[in-house]
Amino acid sequence: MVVPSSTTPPPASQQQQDTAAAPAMIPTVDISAARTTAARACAAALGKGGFFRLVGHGVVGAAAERMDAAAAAFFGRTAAEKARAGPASPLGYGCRSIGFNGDVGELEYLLLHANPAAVAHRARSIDATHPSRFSAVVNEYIEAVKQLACEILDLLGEGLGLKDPRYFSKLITNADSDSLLRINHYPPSCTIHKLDHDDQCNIKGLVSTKASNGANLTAGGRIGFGEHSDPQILSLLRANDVDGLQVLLPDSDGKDMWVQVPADPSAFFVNVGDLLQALTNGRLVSVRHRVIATACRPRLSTIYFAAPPLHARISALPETITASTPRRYRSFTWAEYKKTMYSLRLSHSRLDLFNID
Ligand code: GA4
Repeated sequence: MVVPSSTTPPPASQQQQDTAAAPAMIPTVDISAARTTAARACAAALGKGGFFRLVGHGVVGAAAERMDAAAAAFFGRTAAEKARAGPASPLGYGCRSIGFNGDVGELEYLLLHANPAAVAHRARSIDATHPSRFSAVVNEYIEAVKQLACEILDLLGEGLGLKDPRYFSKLITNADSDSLLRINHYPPSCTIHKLDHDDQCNIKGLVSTKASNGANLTAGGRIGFGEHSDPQILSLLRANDVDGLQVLLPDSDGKDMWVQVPADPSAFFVNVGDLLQALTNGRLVSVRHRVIATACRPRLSTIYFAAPPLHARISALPETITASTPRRYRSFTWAEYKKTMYSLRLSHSRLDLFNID
């Protein structure tokens, strides 16, 4: 197992990082391979950079297509119709605004609690005409992707040699799991952006003009979703064939590089969240990532954030604590962590606040 660097890098804005178009740095795990091979590959890939491309999953074909069609139909509605499902606080329909502390991105999104009853309740404001059809499609997708997340977590538990290899997956199959589903819609970046308050999320109505605000630009494009790590246990992302995702990975010299992730609609992209970093005492690292919009077509992505129940206590598993790697984080509940994360900006390295010094 490769043990990654123990420090979380400060935001890219404070560093001089290069952006590499180096797909070779992104590991691929074939989940249809022999169990021990897949288990070792999961643990190695997540231990190295906290991120991998998952192929051979074969579980969500039709469910994924129905999910994408429902998402595209929603985002294709008028701004006024979509606004009925918002504003995101934090759940619901959001447009540009992310969280509660002033973060913005060039996107609109739906953020849903991944619980069947919560989805059914929310569906009434998302699709007033056919709410039960919308919730059936979303719940079917959530169920499929949750099973996939459990499979990956079980393989990871085996690959890490845990006494209870199902420890991680039990946290998310718990009936009170606080997992989320996020559906992001990034407008094409070459037909942007008259972002006044009336038409800012009427994607069809976007007009060509020069970018209005330099602060939201990077050398390569506009910031769709700014640099951050995911707070939960594990995230599973699937997107259409439009590029945009970048992950911060160490190169062969250990220097952090922004790596462009080539789009692959047939794959899932899997990343470690802050809680998995804490549970493994920093052996797995919650990867920092962002979305930079450069394409002339809209990007649609769906992300499942596998989380434990709010009352779950997060402490490093005994197997991950050794004489040379003593306990790194104090124990906390997911509820406590959530409260902290919502009080901070998107790019904050929030897990550092739980370090034992
Ligand atoms: C990042 C990962 C998920 O998209 C998310 C985001 C959440 C939100 O959009 O409400 C947060 C962000 C995310 C972490 C810091 C806080 C909370 C926005 C924000 C500024 C849904 C999540 O769970 O954490």
